[in-house]
Amino acid sequence: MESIKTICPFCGVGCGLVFHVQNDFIVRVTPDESHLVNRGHLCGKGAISAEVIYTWDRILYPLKRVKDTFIRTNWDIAIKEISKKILEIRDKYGPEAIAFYGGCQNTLEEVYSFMKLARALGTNNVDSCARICHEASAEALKETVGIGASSVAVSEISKARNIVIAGESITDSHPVLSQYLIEAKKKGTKIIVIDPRRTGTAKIADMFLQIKSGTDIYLFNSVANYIISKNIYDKEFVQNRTDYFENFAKFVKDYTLEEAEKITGIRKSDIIRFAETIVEKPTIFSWGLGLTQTAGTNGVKAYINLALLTGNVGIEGGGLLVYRGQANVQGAGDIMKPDVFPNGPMNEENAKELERIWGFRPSTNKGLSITEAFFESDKVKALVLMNFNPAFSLPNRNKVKRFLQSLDLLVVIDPFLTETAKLAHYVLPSALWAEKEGSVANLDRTIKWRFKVIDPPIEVRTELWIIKELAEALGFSGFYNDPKIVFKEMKEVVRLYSNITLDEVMDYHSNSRYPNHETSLYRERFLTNNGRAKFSLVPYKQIQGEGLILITGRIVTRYNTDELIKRIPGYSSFSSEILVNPNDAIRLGISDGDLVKVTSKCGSAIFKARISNDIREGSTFLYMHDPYTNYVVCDDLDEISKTPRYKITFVKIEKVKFV
Ligand SMILES: Nc1nc2c(c(=O)[nH]1)N[C@H]1C(S)=C(S)[C@@H](COP(=O)(O)OP(=O)(O)OC[C@H]3O[C@@H](n4cnc5c(=O)[nH]c(N)nc54)[C@H](O)[C@@H]3O)O[C@H]1N2
Ligand SMILES: Nc1nc2c(c(=O)[nH]1)N[C@H]1C(S)=C(S)[C@@H](COP(=O)(O)OP(=O)(O)OC[C@H]3O[C@@H](n4cnc5c(=O)[nH]c(N)nc54)[C@H](O)[C@@H]3O)O[C@H]1N2
Ligand code: SF4
Ligand SMILES: [Mo]
Repeated sequence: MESIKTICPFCGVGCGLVFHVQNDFIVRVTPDESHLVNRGHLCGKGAISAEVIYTWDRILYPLKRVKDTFIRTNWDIAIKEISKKILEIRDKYGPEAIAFYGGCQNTLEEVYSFMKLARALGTNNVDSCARICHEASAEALKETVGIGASSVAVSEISKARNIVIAGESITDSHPVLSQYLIEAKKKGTKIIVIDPRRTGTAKIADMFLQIKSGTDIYLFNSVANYIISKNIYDKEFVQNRTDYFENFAKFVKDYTLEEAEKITGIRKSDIIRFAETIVEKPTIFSWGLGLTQTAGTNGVKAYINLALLTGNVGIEGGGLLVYRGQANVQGAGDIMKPDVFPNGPMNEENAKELERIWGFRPSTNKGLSITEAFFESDKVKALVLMNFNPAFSLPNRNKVKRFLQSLDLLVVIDPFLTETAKLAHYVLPSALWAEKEGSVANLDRTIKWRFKVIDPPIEVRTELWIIKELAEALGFSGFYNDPKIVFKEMKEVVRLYSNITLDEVMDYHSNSRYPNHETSLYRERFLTNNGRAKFSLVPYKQIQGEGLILITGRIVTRYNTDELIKRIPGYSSFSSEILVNPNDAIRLGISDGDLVKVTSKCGSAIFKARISNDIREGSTFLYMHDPYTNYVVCDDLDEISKTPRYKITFVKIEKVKFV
């Protein structure tokens, strides 16, 4: 039996797996003991990852739509017809009518080549699903400290005196990181959770601040005000390493503890206890979608202010940790954006440098992000999606479906006939992660190589092959099948990755963190233009609406749009219950187990009610994996990052009456 190492295809923890293979068949999966992040641990999804490969309804050949059905086609015909249609659309509407989106489950090399092909066509409409989870974090981090990634590695958790976890359910979303929390807790690290929902992590926390949905900015600004007024902030750090402190101190003066108690629903004494704890060093400030999909970029900036004020960035065991979601969302977000080139700002100088390497000069017109294209513009007529299932994952599904159906060309590259693929003109079956190789970047900036374990089904192709064939049919050269060649070119283009070698990336023991191997970035300098970090002045704005606030989130056993897990024998589509606080339930006349109709301004659906104290009064909770959830969630976007507010939808809940 052969043992081959690979990286888990699901979440951004990026656990190392060992696949035990006999006669080209995966017999067993075990965790990699030597991998520096998971250290021999695995969650249930990693453990069943091989079964995904052997699910019964993989797409086994290219499909072409004819009226309301699909017919089998072959690669030659599909590639020829798609490229012809793309060129027709470009001639008719211009290159900006073409968009390439997706890629967070892909390798860096695939994302890089996909992005390069779009730019070769003359469009900057390129984006990844980083947009809909942590683009708000990336924007906030870039502006305040330098790069859009965690400053500390997960290995620093056990060195921290405190770890604050805001809007993140580690036990569900990044379960293997629980080992670091438990290890730290045993050493005396205090765990502080801020969430409207009593999550698994809240249950092991030393302090749980059960905040009212969407009020985090008020909390953070009032805590900053308290710390400054008590003179317990880190003056030396603030003076030597940050800008705009004076303005910030003046700005937060209006944020009082009394008002904070009313707005956030957290007792004043608890807010003071929180403030006095986080001034200790070292403290890690970590967060998830509870900030980005509510208060957005400003929410993250207000949180980063606290880390700067307390001097907790750039030290051992202290810093900023963002729990990125999909297996390579960190990498896709680094290199594929509509308003930034992979080598830096979208200007003539960088375009010229790209021309030297690529042989063509990319346009410098800002492109459309995913959410702009779907919700705010009617420009896009041809859409190529790679491992992205927006017909399920974007909010306001009715609107999303109408947009997808209105396109002149929709091409979906995916191993499965997803909700989105069902609407496509062409579906191109791609290899799953274990059937190809390439690198992925995880949530603590570790880049690791996924080794190929088995061959894909006969007519299934790797994304690099598909992109190269499409590129050549469109008349471009410089696209490669071999991920090692692409890795080399990518390193030359993407400055963030230039210090990392392929040898380190392939060795699971070795530290291959970009940009410079550091487990805690910014020890001496921030990576901003002047080397100093920036305080941000972000006002709290109450989000207006009537009814309960619907939050949506994850459960440990399911993964995003559930395309992979629902196909494994023994599993089926996920159906969730809506959590309702007992006080809200009494007011609404709802009992446990009742069927309820949940209505927002975008749509409605029926769920079973579960009455639970785990959810704060005034909020209600649904799992995102439920196929009906995003019919109710609306397409309100964060103004800066254009990330949807998936966790703030005002809803009316009524008991369904049977007549
Ligand atoms: N099992 C599993 N793991 C996954 C995924 C999966 O689908 N399944 N998906 C992956 C992906 S793509 C991502 S992005 C990550 C996401 O991982 P998480 O960030 O953990 O995502 P969620 O569960 O959506 O939301 C996190 C928390 O935000 C809280 N929250 C909601 N509103 C507020 C608020 O106003 N303030 C605060 N402070 N908190 C709030 C919710 O109650 C929830 O507990 O998980 C990744 N890992
Ligand atoms: N209501 C609500 N909606 C949400 C969210 C929320 O919190 N609430 N969260 C949003 C977030 S953070 C995200 S990232 C999006 C996710 O939204 P999507 O990115 O649309 O969802 P995925 O299910 O991750 O889709 C990945 C696709 O990649 C394909 N794929 C191909 N190869 C592989 C592989 O090797 N591994 C894996 N895993 N997939 C492969 C799968 O078949 C699938 O079709 O959903 C968003 N939608
Ligand atoms: S924690 Fe994430 S990366 Fe690790 S095994 Fe589970 S799903 Fe895979
Ligand atoms: Mo995500």
